[in-house]
Amino acid sequence: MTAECPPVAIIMGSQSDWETMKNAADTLDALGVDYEARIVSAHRTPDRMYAFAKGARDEGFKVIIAGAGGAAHLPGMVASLTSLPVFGVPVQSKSMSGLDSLYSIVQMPAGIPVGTLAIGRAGAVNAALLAARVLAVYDDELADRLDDWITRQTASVGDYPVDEAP
Ligand code: RP5
Repeated sequence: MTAECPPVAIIMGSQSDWETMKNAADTLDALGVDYEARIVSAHRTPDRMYAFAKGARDEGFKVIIAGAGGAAHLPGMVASLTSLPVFGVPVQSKSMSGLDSLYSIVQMPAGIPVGTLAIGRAGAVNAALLAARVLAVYDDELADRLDDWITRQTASVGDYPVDEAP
C-alpha cells in the first residue's frame, strides 16, 4: 500500500534555504495541512527537478511552494513543467539581500505563472497561507481552520505598544 501523497510540496534549491522555507512548513503544521519538503535544485540537480515537476501532479500534489535564492530559476522552471499552481519564495541572498532572488522569480514571461511572494520569512509564511487558501476552496474544514488562524492573529495584536525585554 502506498502512503497518500500530501497536498503540498515544499521544494527548495539548497539545504541553506531550509532556514527560510521551514517557516512555510511550520505554518502548514499550524493549519493541519500535510506537506513534503524536498531539495530540488534547478542548477545542481536539473534531472531531479525535471522528474519532480513532470511527475508532481501524478504523484498527487495539489500545490507547489518553491523557494530559491540568487539566480532563482527553480520556481519558474517548475512552473514551466507542470500545470499545478506554483508559489515562489525569494530566499534572502547575502550579496543582494534577496533582490536578485525576487527579480529572478517575479519577472516571468507571459504564459508561465509563478505567484511570487515577499523575500524571506514573510514570503514563506504567506506562501503556505496561500497554498492553504487554494486547498480550502474545496475543503470547508480547512477553511474553518484558516478562519481560526486569522482570529488568533487578530487577537494577538495588543492595543498599546510595550517595552520589550532587552
Ligand atoms: C540557490 O543558490 C539556492 O536556492 C540557494 O538559495 C542559493 C545558494 O545555495 P548554496 O550555495 O547555499 O547551496 O540555488
